[in-house]
Parts: sequence; structure tokens; C-alpha cells
Amino acid sequence: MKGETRWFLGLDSSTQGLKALAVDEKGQPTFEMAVSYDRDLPRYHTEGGVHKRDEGREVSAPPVMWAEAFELLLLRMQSQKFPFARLAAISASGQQHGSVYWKQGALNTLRSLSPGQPLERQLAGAFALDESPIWMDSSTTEECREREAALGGPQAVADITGSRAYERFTGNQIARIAKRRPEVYAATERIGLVSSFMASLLTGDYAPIDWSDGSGMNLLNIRTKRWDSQSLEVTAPGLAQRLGEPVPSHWIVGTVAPNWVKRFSFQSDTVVIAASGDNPCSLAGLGLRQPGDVAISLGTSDTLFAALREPRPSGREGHIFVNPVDPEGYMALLCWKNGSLTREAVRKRVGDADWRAYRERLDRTESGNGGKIGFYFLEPEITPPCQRPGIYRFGPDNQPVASFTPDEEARAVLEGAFLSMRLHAEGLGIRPVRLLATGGASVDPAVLRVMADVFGVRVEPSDVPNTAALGAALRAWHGWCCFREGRFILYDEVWNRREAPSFGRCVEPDQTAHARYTAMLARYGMLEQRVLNQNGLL
Ligand code: XUL
Repeated sequence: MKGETRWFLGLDSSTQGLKALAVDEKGQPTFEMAVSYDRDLPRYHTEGGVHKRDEGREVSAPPVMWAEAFELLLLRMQSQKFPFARLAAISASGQQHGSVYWKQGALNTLRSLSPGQPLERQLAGAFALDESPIWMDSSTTEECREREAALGGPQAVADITGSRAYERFTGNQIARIAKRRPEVYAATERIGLVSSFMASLLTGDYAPIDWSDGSGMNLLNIRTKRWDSQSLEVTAPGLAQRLGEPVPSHWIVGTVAPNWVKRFSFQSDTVVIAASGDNPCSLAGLGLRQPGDVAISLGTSDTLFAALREPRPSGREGHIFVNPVDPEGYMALLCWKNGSLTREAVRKRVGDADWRAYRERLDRTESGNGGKIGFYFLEPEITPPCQRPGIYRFGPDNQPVASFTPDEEARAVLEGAFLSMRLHAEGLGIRPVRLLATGGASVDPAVLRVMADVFGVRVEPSDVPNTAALGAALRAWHGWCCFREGRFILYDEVWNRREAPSFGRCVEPDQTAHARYTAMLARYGMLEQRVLNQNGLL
């Protein structure tokens, strides 16, 4: 360690595997390693890291597999001569909402982990539930409606917890387990999230849930940062003692457990910073530090997340979480299911074999598409909630039309996506000042042009991979700086000590096009309502 700079480690326990990423004191990545559940741990027979039942409504994964992956990752890092002794701090990211049910007596097991025996064998009897429900589970509609009814409706639940009741949110999952498998719930000593589970493995203790990932449970009051007693009450008896106290995301939750120190030569004072959810960690990894910093990820599904000062939760859509790097601030998350696959389907439908031909169509049409607006719900949509797939097209006079020309269609699907993002983001109080574009489609200048013009701000393409693992490592660094200086340090200060990441070519907005989109936005909102009404959804 002497003379060498410190490193900070981030783990990312995601749906399909576990990753590690270390950074140095300039925030630069120095090491990466990954384990895939399907490929490296085939005896659990997962597909994409999960088990599905009941036609895909129930989705789970074995926590003991996550633990085995954790040990395997450390072993692989050791075989690559990873310098464990250089680590000053570690944190972790976890797929959000998934929950782990520790059995009575598991705390003793965790506290007496031995360096001489495989972890999965030591933890074999530590779980009250062998299969943890994860974020893809959608089996709790009944519990969502029951809990919303008991708490005064969807808006009331959102006002307290940041989101209306969602199937994957942990409180609804716990309610289902307590109701349908009371013996499992009775045998449960402690409930953790996937994120805090990682911290528990690292520290050999029950690690607390952090405020940011705790906001994905429909149980935490996002303003007081305490469990909401009424929400606990309508979920399951004796829940408070099973959850422990939630903590700020930059807090130290322990040091690395003695068995890992012995086995991998960590320093015994390497601190563990509270683990958090993958979306909160990505916010940190992308460096969204100020209210108005927004990232749009264009992937299989599109997501938009943003740092916020004032939370304005919606009882219809979107989520507000406590900000993982600013305990006074918040972040918003919105998700659209009709992302890249829908854009690709439309490209094929208009007869273009590749994106180049498609881009030429965009060049042949004007921003605003002559007033034509389309809704392309090829999949049931999350934002706005629309269960019935379909395509809905409107002319400039707001009358439905059966088709657009291929050139108009190519433009309508892109403009519709970004108008929807702006509309629903504004609904949650998000007005971007800085806009980062990530994900597959973010390298396309034609896509970024529409994005910049709709939002009216410069778009910075940011192709940082593994943003969740990077964010966990940077949060470890941030938490450690706060600890060393004995005060809360703005994340901005830590971020600015980094060597600036290089962005691709930024796209500046065209103000004439922006004004046109702003004028279109009210019409877009009105037509969206009409589509939802038509479907009997509102
Ligand atoms: C967010 C969500 C997913 C998971 C994926 O609410 O459910 O993004 O966090 O890991």
C-alpha cells in the first residue's frame, strides 16, 4: 500500500451477472471483471439470470447464487492479481426492488463466516425463501390495488413513497409473501434488497437499506426518510424490525469482514459504503449532480433519469427516489417500453435495410413533420400506461389518419418518442439544463438532433459502459471522502477531481425547430389523452 494510490471498488449485482469495477483517486477505471450467472453458474439453470414461473408473471433468482457469484468474482480477481490491499472503500449496486429473506439465526451465520469453506455452503440454510422475487416479477397486482386502497389511492401512495404501487416494488412483494406463505414470513429475521445483500456479504453482518434504493419499495417516506408506519402496517405484521433502519446512501455500513481480509488480503480497515440500486448508481456514474442534469438512455427500453430538488411524485407514472449522492435531493426515473425494438420495427416497416437509408428519410422531412403526430405502442406501454398495443396517427387538424408516407413515418416515431419524454418529464417537474444521451442509439447524430431540438438544450453523447458499477465505485470514493473529512462533501467536489471523461460530438439545438416542438407539445398531450380514452384506459 505504501506509496501507492488508493483504489475504490464498485460491484454491480445485476439481473444477468455480477461485475466489479475499480477506480483510482482520479476516478479513472483501473480494473474490470464479470461473472455471468447463466454461463459461469449453470447448476442454477437460470435464463438471463432468472427463473420464470406462471407464464412469466413470477420472476425470481436464488440469493445463494448471487452469493456464490460474489465469491467466484473475488477468486477471479485474485487470480488476476487484483491488489485488494489498495482498496480504501467498496460499495455496490444492485438490480432494484429484488428482496432477500434472511432466516432466523442467519445473523450468527453471517457474523461467523469462515475463510476455509465455500460461501454458498455456509449460507445454504440462511434463507427463509430460496427464490428472491426480482424487478421483473409482475405477480402482485392484487396486493398493489389492496395497498393503494388501504392508503388512500395511487396519488396518496406516490405522495408518501415517490411512486404509486407497482408490482415489482418490494412492499407489494412482501405483502404477497406474508399473505400466501405466512410460514416463510414468520421464519424471516431480516429483509434486505439485492443491494444491501451485497453489503451484508462484504461486511458479514445485516447491512442497512439505503434511502435511495429504499425508495423503490413503496414503504419509505421519501421526505422524512423513515419507513412510513401506515405503509408498513398495511403490508405485513412486525415489518419494521425485519427491515432495520434505512441510512443515507453515502454512509459507512461496516468494514470488510475478517474472513475476506484473511482470504484475499484486504486491509482490515477497508470501509463498505451503503450499497444502492442500479439506477441510482448510474445517476452517480454519469455524473448527474445538479438539478436539471438529465440522462436519456436509448436501449431495449428507453429510460430517462434526472437529478431533482423538489419531488413532484405522480400517481400515474414515473418514480421519485432519494438522490444517492445528495441526501437532500431527489432523482426521477421514467421508463418507456417502446424503445429501440419499436424504432427498428418501424424502420423495417418503411422498407429500410439499415439506419443509413432511414437517416436519409429524416433529411427529407422537416422538424415538426408538417404537424403529423404518431403513437407507436407496438408493446404495451409503461409511460403513459397503455396495455393495448397499437399505432395511432393524427394529421395536423388532429383527425386520425390511417397512414403516413414512409418518410413521415420515420420522423413521427422519433419525434413521438422525444415529445413523450419531454411531456412526462415535465409532469414530474424535470426541465433539462444538461442532457446526456447514452445507450445504443445515442451514437446516431440524426437521433440526437431531434432530441436536442425537442428539449431545446445541448445534447452530450456519453458512451460510458457499466455506468452502475462505475457509479458504485465513485460512490465508494465519495462516501470515503465524506468519512475522512468528517463532513458531507458535495458529490460535485469529488466528481471534479476526476479527469474529465471524453464525450463524443455534442449537438446544439436549433431554436426555430425547438419553438415548433414546444408549440406541438400541448397537442401531443391532448392526442395522447385521446388515445388512452379510446382504449378505455382513463
Ligand atoms: C427500475 C427497474 C429496473 C431494474 C433493473 O425501477 O425496475 O431498471 O432496476 O435492474
